[in-house]
Amino acid sequence: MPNNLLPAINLQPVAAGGLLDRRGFLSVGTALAVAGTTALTGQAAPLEVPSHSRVPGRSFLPYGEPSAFVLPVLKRGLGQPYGDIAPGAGSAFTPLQALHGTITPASLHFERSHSGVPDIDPAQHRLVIHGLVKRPLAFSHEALLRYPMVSRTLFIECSGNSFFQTLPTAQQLPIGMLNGLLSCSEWTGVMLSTLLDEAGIDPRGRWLIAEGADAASMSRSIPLEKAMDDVMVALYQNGEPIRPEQGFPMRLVLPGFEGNMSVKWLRRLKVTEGPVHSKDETSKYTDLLPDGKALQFTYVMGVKSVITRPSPRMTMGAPGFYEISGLAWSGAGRIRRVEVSADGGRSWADAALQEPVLDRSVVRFGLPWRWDGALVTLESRATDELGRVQEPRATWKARYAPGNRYHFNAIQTWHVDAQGEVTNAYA
Ligand SMILES: Nc1nc2c(c(=O)[nH]1)N[C@H]1C(S)=C(S)[C@@H](COP(=O)(O)O)O[C@H]1N2
Ligand SMILES: [Mo]
Repeated sequence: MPNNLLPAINLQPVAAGGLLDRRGFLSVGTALAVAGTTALTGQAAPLEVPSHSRVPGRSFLPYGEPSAFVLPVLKRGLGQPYGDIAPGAGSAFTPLQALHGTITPASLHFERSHSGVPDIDPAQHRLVIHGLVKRPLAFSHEALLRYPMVSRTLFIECSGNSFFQTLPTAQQLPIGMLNGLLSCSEWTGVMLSTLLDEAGIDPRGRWLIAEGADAASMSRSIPLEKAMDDVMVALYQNGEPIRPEQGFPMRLVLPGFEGNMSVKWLRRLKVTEGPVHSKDETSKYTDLLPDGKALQFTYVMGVKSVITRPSPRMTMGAPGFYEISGLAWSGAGRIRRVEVSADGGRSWADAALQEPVLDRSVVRFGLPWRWDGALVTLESRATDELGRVQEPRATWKARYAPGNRYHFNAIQTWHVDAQGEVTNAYA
């Protein structure tokens, strides 16, 4: 292939460890030919006609399902810390290692539930708004469906996400277990401000107490400014009615805020003068500091990124061309930049961000890479539109008490050894 077809592609490494220019991203095929790296394709022999092309395929399904060839890997990992005593208290992790793009299929959205998934008949369910309001209101599911709706692609991340990465030794777990209390969906519903305007907020009202209809009655205090700004009472998830695990028939979605505040199975919103200090904002979801005090109300999720391919428990193929791919997100707005290092943070190259780069959504980044078969140390580092940058793990750890498990967003480090084994490593 003549070189003049590739004016924009820089095949010279732009950083140590074989990182290539991100503008080569879309021209990988030609880059492979020119770079003389291991070809990903074989010789094009005439195709045989397989048996499945000779007879009609199976008939229609009312409800689709994944190919049986991939079904075994499309599984959420389960964390049930109380075992049989409380099997519905814990988490199910999104298998990020099996997914690509940015949207999480509803069937694989992570789940964090404090007391199981209630089975709610939408015809019986009511959402009540009361407290410091002019007109207390009760909405049926049917009534809510008649309100104007908006759709937004937003991530939800549990503030306990990546808690394994806070432990003293690096756990060898798939990326979904390490970081899969994070999912991204298109959420559709009614703006909470519409419903609050209808109820009419008393001037003394400054906070909302949101309560779920599960056995945990999970409750959180929400500042009124947030509630009136961008909070949604979500009814649909990726186009379908939200799943029972995600809060059917309705849940709050608080863009960019810690997942715990997006109360599922929403049944009550009480307008109050102050926060209620529920168990989920006192005994849990607080950040323990070195001096023994705890930070309360850490709402906005940090800027964060992880390399999903390659990632721990994966094994590389032969040396040659690869795409480093990963996810970045921030609770404060858009991702502005993601850098990748293949030498443990000494040199960095800018990754390509896949459009559209949405506000408080997940972004897919990518970078072409020629792996030479030697040991490399891969890291990614995101910057958001506020200029917040991911810190090294040691810097993050030093800000908190050793036991703090919440809000981990430091740089994560993978080793690729000479056998191609990818492992989780602390820098
Ligand atoms: N009613 C209720 N709402 C809840 C929870 C819960 O247990 N009960 N879990 C919270 C937590 S800790 C998180 S991180 C998110 C998770 O949302 P998901 O399960 O849809 O991923 O829901 C929040 N809302
Ligand atoms: Mo959470």
